[in-house]
Amino acid sequence: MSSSIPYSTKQDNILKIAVLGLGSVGKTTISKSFSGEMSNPDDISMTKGVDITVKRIVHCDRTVTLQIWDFAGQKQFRFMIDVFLRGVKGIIYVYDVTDIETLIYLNEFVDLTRNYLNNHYYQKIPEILVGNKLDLEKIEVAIEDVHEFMKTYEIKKHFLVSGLYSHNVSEPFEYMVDQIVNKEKNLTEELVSKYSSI
Ligand SMILES: Nc1nc2c(ncn2[C@@H]2O[C@H](COP(=O)(O)OP(=O)(O)OP(=O)(O)O)[C@@H](O)[C@H]2O)c(=O)[nH]1
Ligand SMILES: [Mg+2]
Repeated sequence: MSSSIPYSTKQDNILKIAVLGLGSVGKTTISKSFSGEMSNPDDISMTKGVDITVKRIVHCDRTVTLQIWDFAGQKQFRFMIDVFLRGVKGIIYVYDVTDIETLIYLNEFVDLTRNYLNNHYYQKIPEILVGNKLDLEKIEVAIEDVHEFMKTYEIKKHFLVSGLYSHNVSEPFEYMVDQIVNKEKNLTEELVSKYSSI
């Protein structure tokens, strides 16, 4: 019975996170690797629309349910992005470290996302950048290219991972949860202080 669950373990927070990037950069592999749903990487096929993965984590003594919306990278699904972004709390942009074009053209997703957020009066939400396929030898994206992209789009945080080998995959999600929870906490404190002074 829910009333017998101690407060600290109550599921009181569902966070929707979007994972965006061009086709085949490894969004589904990273998401499923993090959630523990990837028993065989060969079972992962091209996403048609959206793949939703759920993962519960404990953050500061509270259970947080992450809803990871992993959106198809292929162009033919781009028209669905507005529906897909509704209610999103954080964005993870993914590129492939062996393919510079996946970073160059990632701007399409950043622009679409920011248009949506602006048009729907969202407050600024956390956005991070993830370079995937770190296990491969033919790395084509230089760190200078990454820094340039981050500067242009004012993205503050970057992670390098290998979804296939589950290397570093938890870090971007945990960082994202931390950012969202802190942002919401600050907003609450701001509102409390504003209204208590009236
Ligand atoms: N070597 C290596 N291959 C990876 C890695 N992550 C994904 N792949 C491979 O890249 C291919 C595409 O991976 P997906 O996870 O389907 O890519 P996606 O970004 O979800 O692609 P769409 O659904 O088409 O948007 C698959 O063959 C994966 O096995 C990685 O970290 N290292
Ligand atoms: Mg996919």
